[in-house]
Amino acid sequence: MDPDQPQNPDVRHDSGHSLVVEEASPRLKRPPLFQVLLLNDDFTPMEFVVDVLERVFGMDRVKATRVMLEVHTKGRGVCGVFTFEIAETKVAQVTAYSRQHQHPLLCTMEEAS
Ligand code: TYC
Repeated sequence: MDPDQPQNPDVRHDSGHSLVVEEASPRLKRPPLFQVLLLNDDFTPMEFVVDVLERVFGMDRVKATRVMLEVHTKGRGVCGVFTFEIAETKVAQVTAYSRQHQHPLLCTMEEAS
């Protein structure tokens, strides 16, 4: 490798003399994002769902209550949008905490479009 040649942007030799300079392609891509969703059921107490939204998603009581009521009336609702591993961890935390308290609350994730 020629130490005098800049590496970025790409420099290509063209017929020995003239140089063609192209912009380097971006090296970073945005990661895919995932919605974490709560699903409604007939058994989990509303107050427990509000508690989960405060603990796991850092919502204040007003926001947590709004999201809980959205899930209760529409069947499902978005708790937040995260990269894959964060979303996976939130789902696991909600599920573990709910089962510890014998509630059937369902939490899932799906790729944001
Ligand atoms: N439907 C439940 C009730 O009436 C409350 C509830 C809300 C349960 C949201 C789950 O994700 C949920 N007690």
